[in-house]
Amino acid sequence: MNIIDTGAAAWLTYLPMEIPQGETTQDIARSELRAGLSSLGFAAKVDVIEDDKGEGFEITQSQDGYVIKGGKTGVLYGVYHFLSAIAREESPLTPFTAPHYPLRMINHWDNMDGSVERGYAGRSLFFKNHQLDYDEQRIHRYARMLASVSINAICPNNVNVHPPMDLLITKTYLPQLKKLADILRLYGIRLLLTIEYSMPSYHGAGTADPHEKTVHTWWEERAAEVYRYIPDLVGFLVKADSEYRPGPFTYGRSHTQGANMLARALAPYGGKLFWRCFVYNCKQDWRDTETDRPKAAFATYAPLDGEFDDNVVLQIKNGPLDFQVREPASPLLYAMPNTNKALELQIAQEYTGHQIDLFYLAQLWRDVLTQLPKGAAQYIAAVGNLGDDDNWCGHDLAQANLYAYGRIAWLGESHPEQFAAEWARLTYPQAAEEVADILLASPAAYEKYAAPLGLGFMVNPHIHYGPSPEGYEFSLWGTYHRADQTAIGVDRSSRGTGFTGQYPDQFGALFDDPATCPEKLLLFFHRLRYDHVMADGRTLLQRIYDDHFNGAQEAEALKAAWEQLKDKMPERTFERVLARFERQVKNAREWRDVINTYFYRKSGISDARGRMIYS
Ligand code: GCV
Repeated sequence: MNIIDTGAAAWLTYLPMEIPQGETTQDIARSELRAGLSSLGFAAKVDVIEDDKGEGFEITQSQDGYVIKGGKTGVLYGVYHFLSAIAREESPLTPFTAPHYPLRMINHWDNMDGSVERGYAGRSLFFKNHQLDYDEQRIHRYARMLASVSINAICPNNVNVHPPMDLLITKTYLPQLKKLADILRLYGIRLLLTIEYSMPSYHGAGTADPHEKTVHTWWEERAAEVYRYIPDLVGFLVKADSEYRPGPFTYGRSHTQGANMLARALAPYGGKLFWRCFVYNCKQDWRDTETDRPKAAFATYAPLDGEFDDNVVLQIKNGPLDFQVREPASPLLYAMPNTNKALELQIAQEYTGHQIDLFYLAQLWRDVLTQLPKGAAQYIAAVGNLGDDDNWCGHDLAQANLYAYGRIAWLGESHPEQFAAEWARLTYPQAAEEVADILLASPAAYEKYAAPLGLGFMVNPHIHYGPSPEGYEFSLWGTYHRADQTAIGVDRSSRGTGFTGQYPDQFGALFDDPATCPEKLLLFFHRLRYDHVMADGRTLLQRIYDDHFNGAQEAEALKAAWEQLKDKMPERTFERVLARFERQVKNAREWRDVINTYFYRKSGISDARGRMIYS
C-alpha cells in the first residue's frame, strides 16, 4: 500500500504501517519507539523509564541521548511526543506534563448494522451485520492514532440504541467486546458503553421504573456481568428522555432518581455514569413562542445541583442548541458547581460541512473554552469523525480536527494555529505552512456562507447539509428563526424569552443588549430589523448579503490555494482533496444564492452593491 497516498497513515507518518507488538502498554511504547526511531533515521540513544505518574511524562537529556520517564501510559504518550517532535524537527525535551482532563473520550455514534449516525467517513470501524466485526489490524492502527494524541476512552456504540445494540451488555456480545477492550487497553484506551434505559422492562424485570427495587437489582446484575468481562470499563453513557428515547420521565421519575440508580449499580466497580443533558421538547408547535429550546437543559438540570451521586457525570453539549456553527457556550456549563460535568464537542461535521466542506474546528472550540471558567467541566468527550474510509475521516484534512481535539483534551485549551502547524508539519511536511493556512481560513468561510450572525438550522432537514432557509421553520424541533418581511431572529433577551438570564450576570448583561452582544452571536440572542445598523455602519441585511458573497468567494480561494499545491502533494491525495473542494465550492454557491434570494424575496431590499440575487 502506498501509505501517504491513501491517507491511512494520518499524521503518524513517523511510524511504519506495521502494528506494534507487545502484551502490555510498556511493550507497545518500546516497540513504537524502536519503529519510529528507525523510520526517522534518528540515531541518538533514548531510554524509557517507568515511574508511578500515571499518564504524565517528562523528557530530559541524558549524557548520550534522551530519557522518557512516565507512568504506565505516560511512557507511551512520552514516546509519541518524542517521535512527533523529532519528525517536526523540534526539540523533544519537555518538563513534566500531565493531562488536564482525566478522561478524554471519543463517542462513536455507530449502529450495529454498520451505519454511522452523522458519519461522513464510510461505515463503522466496529460493527457489521449486527455483529461486532472488525479488522483487528485496523483497530490497532486506530488505537495507536488516538493514543498518539492521548485519547484514553471510547464509546463504540451510538447513544441512540437500536436493537440488537441493547444486548451488547449481555453474554451474547460481551466475549467479543472483551476482545476489543483487550486490544484498546494496550494503548491506554478504555471502553465505555451506551445502554438502553428501558431494557429491564422487556428483558426480565417487567418495568424500567427507577423506583422499583427489581429494576435496581436488574442493573446491578448487568453491571456485575459486564465488569466480569471488562474490569476497567469506564461506565455507561446514557441518552434518556431525549429525542424519543425513554428515560425516567417515561415513568414519572426525576433524572436524579434515574441517573443515581444506574450510578449505584456501577459504583462497586469504580464505574461512572455519563448522563447526557440533551433534553428538550422535540414536539414543539412552531406557533408556540413561549417555549425556547436553548433554555431547556438549564431549566431541567440546574435545580438538581448537588443531588447526583459522585460517580454521575452530566455530559453537556458545548452550546445550548445543537452543535451549530456559532453558539454561545451552554449556560449549564457555568452552573451546577456541586455536580460533575463533561463537555461534549462534535468532531463529526454534522452542521459544519459533512467532511465534504472543510471546517477546521479548533477555533470554534477555542471560542467555547475561552468563554468558560477553567474548571467548568471535569471531563471531555467528542462525537467522532471516523469511519472505515481509507483516510479515516472522508476528507483528508478533517484528520486535523481529530488531532486538535486530542491536543485540547490534554491541554485543556485550544491553540488553533499551533495545532494546525503541528498537524500539517507531520502530515504534509512539504507544504506545511500552506496547508495550515488553508485549515485556519476554513471556518470563517463556512460560517459566512452558511450561518449568518449566529442563526442556525437553515439547513436541509434531517441530513443537515446544504441550505434550506425554512427547512426547520414549521417543524416540531424548536429551532425557529421566525423571519418575516421586516425582521429575523428570536428575542432571547430579558425582554423576550429570558434565555440570557440563565447566564452569570456579567455574560447575561453582555448578551442582553444588542449593542454589547458579540456581533457573531447577534441573531442567536436578538430579533432585529433588516435595517438595523451594525457597528461598521452596514445594515443587518447588507451584512448578511456581503457575508454570503464573501463566504462563497472564500470557498473558491480555499480551492485555489489547494490547487497551488499540485506539485507538492502525492497525486492521489491531491486529487481526493481537490474533489472535496470542488463540491464545497458548489455547495457554497448554493448557500449564497438560496439564502440571499430568500432574504431578498422576504424583504424586497436589494443588495447595495447590485450583485446578482435571484428574484
Ligand atoms: C445521536 C442531534 C443529531 C442526532 C443525535 C442527537 C444527539 O439531534 O442530529 O443525530 O443523535 O443530536 O446528540 O443525541
